[in-house]
Amino acid sequence: MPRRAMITGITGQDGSYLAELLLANGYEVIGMVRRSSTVNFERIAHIQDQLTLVPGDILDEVSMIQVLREHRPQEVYNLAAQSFVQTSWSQPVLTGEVTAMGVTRILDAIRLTDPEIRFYQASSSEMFGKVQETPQLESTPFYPRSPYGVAKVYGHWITVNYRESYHMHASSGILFNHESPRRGLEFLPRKVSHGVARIKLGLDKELRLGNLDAKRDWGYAGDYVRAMWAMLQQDEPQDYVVATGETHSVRELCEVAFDRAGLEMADHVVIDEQFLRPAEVDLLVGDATKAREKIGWETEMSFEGLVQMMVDADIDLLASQTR
Ligand code: NAP
Ligand code: F7E
Repeated sequence: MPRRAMITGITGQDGSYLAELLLANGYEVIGMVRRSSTVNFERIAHIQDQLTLVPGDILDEVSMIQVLREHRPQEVYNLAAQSFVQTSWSQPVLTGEVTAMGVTRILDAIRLTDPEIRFYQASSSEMFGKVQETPQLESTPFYPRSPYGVAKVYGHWITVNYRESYHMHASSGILFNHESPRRGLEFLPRKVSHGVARIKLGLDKELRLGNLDAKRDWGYAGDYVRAMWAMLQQDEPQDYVVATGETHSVRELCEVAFDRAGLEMADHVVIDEQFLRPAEVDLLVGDATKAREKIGWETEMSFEGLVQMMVDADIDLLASQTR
């Protein structure tokens, strides 16, 4: 019998890569999708015929109990979230409902239907926020700097709590920023790769950005979903930091991107205050020693390779759309 996994957030960046990985590993993949007035399956269109997509919402526990009862997965990956940090200040309550309380709802749905299900929670380096030590690892205290970060801290601890209270196989992956050509257009690396491609093709002249000095540990989403899967294959549930161990500023990322397209960053980047945040996370860099040693996880993509791949992909995409 093939193993069965359920993914919440399958229509997102990570959901699409994780679904590909699970299919390649011989899984039957159930994707929970929320109702919307227009279909948004772009990221999974190429594998849609191999997936079972079922309606459900992380805001609605009954819908998840129904899905779990009907499809009986052995593994659940909770990727659903309001995941854009800037939006979490304008929609803090929604962010809390989805990104924090949503985790309790799915954990509880699992507890009620089949507590043997193995559970993955998509925790985030945003929980470290105003960092208390560098680099950040599993034991680093949290100090979130946005409603999103606060919600993720709740999601993280409720996962730990269900593991300890009900002996559930619940693990939390503390993932640092990871990107790809499938990243949403509002996140910095994709905004830059897409903006550079538009300038290259003569569709735009400038790219408006906020804080160029913030530093992040950026990796490739395709590498990071391997860590999610590996965590659920361990005998013991645990929490793991997943990161490259390198940090780069927004400015450096822009330089690599503009350079790839043969453009000068200084000719096009304009600072726009609307993209500054009420509280910033200045520096993130992770130490993934535990993930390397315990689950054998390695990153395969370099920072430059990632940014260049994203720029190339956006130039190809826009060129095909304007042809
Ligand atoms: P993403 O592209 O924003 O995808 C989020 C997913 O959540 C989408 O499929 C979205 O569905 C779904 N969703 C939102 N609200 C929902 C609801 N009420 N019910 C059910 N589904 C809902 O995010 P991502 O980059 O793939 O990240 C995946 C997870 O990892 C998120 O939890 C994120 O917070 C976390 N994370 C991401 C990173 C990163 O660098 N990418 C780092 C650390 C942690 P729609 O398509 O319908 O909107
Ligand atoms: O910002 C700065 C911004 O929006 C990165 C999410 O996946 O990773 C992501 O959160 C940095 C910040 O990602 C612009 O101030 C400058 O310092 O790409 P971002 P994020 O906020 O780090 C974590 C790990 C998650 O868990 C989240 O879900 O870039 N920045 N100028 C800008 N950022 C944006 N978006 N737009 C700008 O114009």
